[in-house]
Amino acid sequence: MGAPKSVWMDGKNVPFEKATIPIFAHTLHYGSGVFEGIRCYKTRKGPAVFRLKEHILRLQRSARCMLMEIPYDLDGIVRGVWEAIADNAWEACYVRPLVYRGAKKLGVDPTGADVHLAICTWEWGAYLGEEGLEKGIRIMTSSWMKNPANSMPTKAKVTGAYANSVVAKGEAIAMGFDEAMLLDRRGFIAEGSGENVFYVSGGVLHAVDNLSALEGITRESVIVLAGDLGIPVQVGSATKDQLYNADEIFFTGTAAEITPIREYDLRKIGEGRRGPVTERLQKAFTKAVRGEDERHIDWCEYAPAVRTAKAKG
Ligand code: PPE
Repeated sequence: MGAPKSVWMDGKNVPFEKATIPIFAHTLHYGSGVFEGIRCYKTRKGPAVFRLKEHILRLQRSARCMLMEIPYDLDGIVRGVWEAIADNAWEACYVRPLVYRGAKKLGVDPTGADVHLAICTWEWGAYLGEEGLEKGIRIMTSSWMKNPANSMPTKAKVTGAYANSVVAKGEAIAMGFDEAMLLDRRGFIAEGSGENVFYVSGGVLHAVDNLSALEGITRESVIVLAGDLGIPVQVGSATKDQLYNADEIFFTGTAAEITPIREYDLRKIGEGRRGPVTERLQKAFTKAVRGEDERHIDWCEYAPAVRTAKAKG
């Protein structure tokens, strides 16, 4: 992880070493915060943040679920993201806005707690390894069930809910795999510890749908890109054995981008390497995030100065 020079905290950039929170912070004790994960890509026209507004809108929905009032509006958060990127002079980075409750009070009751916004940025390479992006990864079904929708908000990125991901991922790594797959309470495929799931069968791309899974922004983008490529897409629930017998499986996520899965529960998937549909989608995704696909230029948000210059030109 490439650490930043500074972190944006409540309106200003603070040197990394000083960007700390009090030990009494409510969110540290109870997981009562919400966050986003966003990527900023290097493009010919400078850094571009991928689908920034959609991510901030999801952050606002997450906060609403957790009864939190973010102290900045959409424009204020967007500005904060650009201030954080500019202060660190990133060409490309990962962006993590975090809304957290501070130290004004402890005890689970969140009423009246102070709410803060921090925007962390850092250099984050391939989430599941460079080799994983090309050759595919090995995953296992977790012994842990995905948080059910009546126990945790599942469409919100709540810090505490990620204990579910942490325990599943830790187990998978300890057992020698690259990532965990979590099932829902009925045994259907939910999602990876930090990714949505797709599989290809008989030329059809299946976007796994599950009420306990996050509505991934990468997932939605991949469905659109498949449409561009003329790949038929079906959205629906899936079982483990449908995945075992699929021609291809891959994960999607902001951090993971499009990561092929070459082995699932010790079963070789397809040819045991990245499949052709996965590769086509990876290429299309790479073009889109770099602002090289005219059809999806609106997915790339450029720094405000560049936007102004463009409007005048
Ligand atoms: N499901 C989960 C549970 C999840 O955490 C993510 C993103 C997704 C699906 C994909 O959503 P989207 O990024 O909108 O396509 N996980 C973030 C955090 C990863 C981390 O280790 O931290 C991410 O990819 O940024």
